[in-house]
Amino acid sequence: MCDNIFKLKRRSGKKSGKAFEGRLPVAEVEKRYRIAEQRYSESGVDAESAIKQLAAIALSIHCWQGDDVGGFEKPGASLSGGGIQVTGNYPGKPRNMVEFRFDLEKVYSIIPGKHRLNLHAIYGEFEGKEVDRDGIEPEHFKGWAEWAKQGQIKIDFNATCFSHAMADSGFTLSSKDKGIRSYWIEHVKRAREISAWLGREQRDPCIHNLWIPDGFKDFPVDRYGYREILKNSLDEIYKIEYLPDEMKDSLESKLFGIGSEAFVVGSHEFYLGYGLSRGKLVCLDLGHFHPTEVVADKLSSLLQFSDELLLHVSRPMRWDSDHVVVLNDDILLLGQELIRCGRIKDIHIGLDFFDATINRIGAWAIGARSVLKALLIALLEPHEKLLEYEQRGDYFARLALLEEMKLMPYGDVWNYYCYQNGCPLESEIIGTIHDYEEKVTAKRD
Ligand code: RNT
Ligand code: ZN
Repeated sequence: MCDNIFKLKRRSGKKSGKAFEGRLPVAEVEKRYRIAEQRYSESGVDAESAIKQLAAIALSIHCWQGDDVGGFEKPGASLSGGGIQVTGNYPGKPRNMVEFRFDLEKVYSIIPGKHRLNLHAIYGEFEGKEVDRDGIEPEHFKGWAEWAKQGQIKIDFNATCFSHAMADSGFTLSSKDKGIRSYWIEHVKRAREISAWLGREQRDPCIHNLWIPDGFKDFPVDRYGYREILKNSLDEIYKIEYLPDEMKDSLESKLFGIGSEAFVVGSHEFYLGYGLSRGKLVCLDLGHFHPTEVVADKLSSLLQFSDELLLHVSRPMRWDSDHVVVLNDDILLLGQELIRCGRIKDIHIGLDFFDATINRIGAWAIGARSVLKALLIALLEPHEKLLEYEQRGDYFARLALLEEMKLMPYGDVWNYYCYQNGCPLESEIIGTIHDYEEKVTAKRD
């Protein structure tokens, strides 16, 4: 296995032996970029600076697209329970940690830039031992810490409060059963301890995100009671304080899930209140709001009152379906708001999608690259000029310039950025994924 992900990235970029269909000669990539750069400069945009800014943005790549949210507690697992669902059974799913990391390294080699890894507690290395969730320890994540150090990757972490018999009642931290509640409180405490340990190891704060599935299929009569229990469980968990340079906590709300249509204990209002009153980060998942609600619009509100926030970039289709992120209007708007608000350093960008009906590595790469493309397009916006029109009250000119920018050659800037990073160009993605499938994943049973 490769010892440094960025070496792998450079190798794959310079891979001269295999020219995938659609590969452009380097001179052509550069030529097209120079023309694009010139066109942007005519609109007052510095493409070189946009590229530099993009390179400084780290996504937190979610590990769970790699194996259908299965983890390594038991062989062949995949997500169950909690109102989230993985559909599909595409061949080539990694069978063990070695294969899983191999796929992950491939994914990093396709995504330009330096990115983080978002781990779930079920991805520990338990070495065949039955380690229950209330028994996880930093030692189970030593392998990850070493892997990350070699690849110069920082890790984020999540407690896993689903896919477990103790979550079968549909309740975890807000359960009225003290035994169930204490079990999950212990799990989350341990997940935070592991996060703090990772943060110290990597000398960079590890974001620990908490999402729980708790809720009812049909109308409850004691909404208040469940929310009060959740508040108390959280207060108990967060009694243990860690330094902000070790770890930071975030809490993820949801509107509804399959099996929790009528009531979700951890709603947006609940965690907004909890986060703001307790100094915790709020996590906004793009699939966790009403279908017509614009999540991008929430950033500038939340950031007035919170120093930082976490995003789970996803693509809901009719429900919280966690489709692979593509460059659609929602993502373009999110990219624009991330850049326009001027607080990108305070926003942690996590990914959250999983699709097992298509090539998993392809899904991973497309989703991550789509988020980066949206950010690049936003960085290539003539911000000052647009602001000037807006402040002058010339809303027609604002509209016209935004329309004009939609026809700009951002694809040539993106391809140049990919080339600079030793990553496949847009037209090489299919060949890259097919090649890996043929050589690696198709050989798995
Ligand atoms: C579920 C939440 C949660 C999970 C991951 C696996 O609806 O979005 O973030 O997707 O923790
Ligand atoms: Zn999420």
